[in-house]
Amino acid sequence: MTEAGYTTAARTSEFAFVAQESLAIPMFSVLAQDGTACCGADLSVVEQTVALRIYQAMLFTRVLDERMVAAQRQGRISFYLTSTGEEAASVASAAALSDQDMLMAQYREQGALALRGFSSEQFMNQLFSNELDLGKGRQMPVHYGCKALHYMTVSSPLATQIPQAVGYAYGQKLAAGEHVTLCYFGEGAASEGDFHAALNFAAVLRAPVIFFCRNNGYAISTPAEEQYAGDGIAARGVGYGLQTIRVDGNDALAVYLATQKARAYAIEHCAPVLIEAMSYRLGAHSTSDDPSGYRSKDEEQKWREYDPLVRLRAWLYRQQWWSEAEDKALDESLRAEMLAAMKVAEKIPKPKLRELVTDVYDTPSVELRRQQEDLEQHLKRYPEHYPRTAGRA
Ligand SMILES: Cc1ncc(C[n+]2csc(CCOP(=O)(O)OP(=O)(O)O)c2C)c(N)n1
Repeated sequence: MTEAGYTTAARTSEFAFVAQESLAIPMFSVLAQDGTACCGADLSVVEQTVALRIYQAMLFTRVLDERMVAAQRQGRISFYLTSTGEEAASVASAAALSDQDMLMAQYREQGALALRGFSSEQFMNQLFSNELDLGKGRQMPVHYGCKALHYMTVSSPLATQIPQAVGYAYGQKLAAGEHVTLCYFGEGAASEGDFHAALNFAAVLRAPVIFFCRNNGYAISTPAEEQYAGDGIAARGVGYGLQTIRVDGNDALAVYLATQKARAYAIEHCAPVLIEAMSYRLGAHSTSDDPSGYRSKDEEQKWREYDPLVRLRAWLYRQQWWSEAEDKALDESLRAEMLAAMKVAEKIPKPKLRELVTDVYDTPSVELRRQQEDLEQHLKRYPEHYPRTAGRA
């Protein structure tokens, strides 16, 4: 803690470096894998409707991911990113917010969007870039955005959403509203300069933003131990002067409770909070990646035993809030729903070519118009290389 640049720390003539181990940040956890409460946790504070809402959105996300990886393998969509093994982190954190709070995502947080009510049809329209896609087919698949659900459109360059989230949250502070912004990113994105600038900016300006780091162990093929030497991402929160908590990211209830407290703190004190959720990316980085080139099957298998869906489901069964029969029925109906939505979405035409530039600027610039004409000429010259609907006026 400093005041006008001076530290208030006690003085000492005894020389000692501060050992990193002495500051190791513990991990908040409330559920064991068998669905029993752990670490002396009192789970009576979790409401049945909330727990079921979280579980159902997690299952929705798991089924969506499985279905869409298959669709990519069949050549029906070009690209996909699963959140398998990490569903608790995005879904349960979003469940602790008000639906009006802004979400700024990286690209692996489809669970948060599902929880807010983005439908199978909306997911499919975006993934098939058809004319009903809210982004008019201008984004890569999985780079969702939905103004009505307060979900900012995902950007491809890593970490750009982090300073943007601070700016947005600062705006919320100036508007004196009772809302926060929650910003998701991976531990890999936390290596970008944008992350550091954002944390400092948020702490000094006291912006009501929750930085939510999904530490899933890898940035594509780079394991966490090759990304940083300190105590994960949480230690950086402390360093920048933020309230910080490390949470078990495979424990949906711990994530939910931690985010609830973080939100209350951010609003009450008008200040940022950092949450580091420890998890594991069970799937490939994306459908363009093959993890067998950089990690062992044994390692993946070990983490399968901490599956967040299995853990929450076991607790719901024990509570008698959910049954095996209900689980099977929901799983089957979600599979049927996804398949039906996919079949419809892939037949809907692509957006018209001119929509690439309409509603971007009031009046398209000369360069933009020239590029559009070039594109039209190109499509006329090489029609055999493009889908039949490409280039329709
Ligand atoms: C500025 C920038 N650099 C590199 C990339 C390529 N890239 C895309 S995802 C990724 C790894 C990110 O890892 P992490 O933040 O841990 O998220 P995860 O994929 O593990 O969820 C990289 C390097 C990019 N998109 N943008």
